[in-house]
Amino acid sequence: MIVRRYVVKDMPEAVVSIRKELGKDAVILSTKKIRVRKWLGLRWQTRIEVTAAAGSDIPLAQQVVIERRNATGTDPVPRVQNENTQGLAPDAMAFTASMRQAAAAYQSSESKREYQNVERSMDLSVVLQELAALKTLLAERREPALTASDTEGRTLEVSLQAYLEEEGIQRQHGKRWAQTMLKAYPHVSSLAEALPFLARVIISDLAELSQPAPIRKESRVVAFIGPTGVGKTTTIAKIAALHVLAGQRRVGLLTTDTFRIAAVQQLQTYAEILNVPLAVADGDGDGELSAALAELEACDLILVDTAGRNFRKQEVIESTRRLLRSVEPDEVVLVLALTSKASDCRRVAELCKPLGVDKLVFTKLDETQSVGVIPDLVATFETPVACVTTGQNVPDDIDIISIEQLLSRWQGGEGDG
Ligand SMILES: Nc1nc2c(ncn2[C@@H]2O[C@H](COP(=O)(O)OP(=O)(O)OP(=O)(O)O)[C@@H](O)[C@H]2O)c(=O)[nH]1
Ligand SMILES: [Mg+2]
Repeated sequence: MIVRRYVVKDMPEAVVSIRKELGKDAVILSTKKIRVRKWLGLRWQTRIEVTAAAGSDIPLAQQVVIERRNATGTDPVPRVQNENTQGLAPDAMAFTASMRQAAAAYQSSESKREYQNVERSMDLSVVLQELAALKTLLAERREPALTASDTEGRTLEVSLQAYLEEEGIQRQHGKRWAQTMLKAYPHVSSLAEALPFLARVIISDLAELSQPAPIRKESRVVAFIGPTGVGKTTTIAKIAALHVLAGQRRVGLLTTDTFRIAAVQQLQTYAEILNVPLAVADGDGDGELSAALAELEACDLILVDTAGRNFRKQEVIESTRRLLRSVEPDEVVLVLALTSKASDCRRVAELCKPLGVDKLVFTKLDETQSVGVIPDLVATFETPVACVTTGQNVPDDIDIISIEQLLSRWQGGEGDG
């Protein structure tokens, strides 16, 4: 086993050196912040000390592996061992060689919009064909597969709708999707059996919108808005990290959250570790915003963080509108937490829609079983999902995932009964 120590400015620098010298299978054993003397010992500078190892004899215990689907659904992603990390922001400790894998997946998905593997898309096209054939057959028979007097069918329809409502899907969609499913698959006789078919119907109904829609290549300024504490700043850090690792865009961060003490500090910690510039501006100050954007002139992707607000207040909508007008984002992303009530998410989305929301991000998938609000909002607002987040670790806990993959949680009828 070869063990090497690296003293670097930031983790991307370490990852590049480790990969070059120790190869792609190297494992990061520890990271810690240290202070080193510069300029003939007169000045101190903060650096990160990274210890990495390579070789087939690395003890398994040091190769902590988490069983987690990465964006491509392939191998588990290795995670850094969190020892000796005093002084480093906890979220930053997860910044490991595994980021390269996530970044590569993100990058390729961004350019090609191929988030599902070929097998999956083949699956989907077979399903769509099947659905179309069934629709034609039903139309030819000119009689509904399920009549109002079919008591058993009606019971299933009612329990399907109840399930969907429980999942966070509003009645208008639940009824339509349940009825379509029952007509297309009349042989289905139980809720558990129905759920995979229901998922197919929803995916077919959402069509293109069921595909993930990460930040477009052409977008330079992307603003993230959303209620308080949903995970805007953390999600920005994750997305920034993926782009830094992909190494194709010069990322800059801009925070307009001057409301909360420590909000700037939070983003600054990530900016330092990622070695990307951070500009700060008062969200209400037109001049300040232009100056901050000018500071990031050299960047070709600027992620704009905003303060969490209560969008039920009209003045909040107005001030957000002013902020967005000054920033002129290419994309506006509304961040919502899956742990919030579905009706509250819907209300926020409704209030923010006039602000020109282009994409949705759903956070805290790790804290809930219910994902129904996702297709519900996508269908209601005809807005796709950029990504979902699955935990507090930056950058690991983010998935660029299709609604088909999300609804696969329904397979086997979780929550049945
Ligand atoms: N479990 C879980 N926690 C998350 C996730 N994303 C963010 N968090 C946590 O949610 C809390 C709030 O995250 P922030 O990123 O500060 O949220 P914010 O929306 O920027 O908050 P404000 O700026 O105060 O409105 C932090 O403790 C995060 O670690 C996630 O996907 N899952
Ligand atoms: Mg924040």
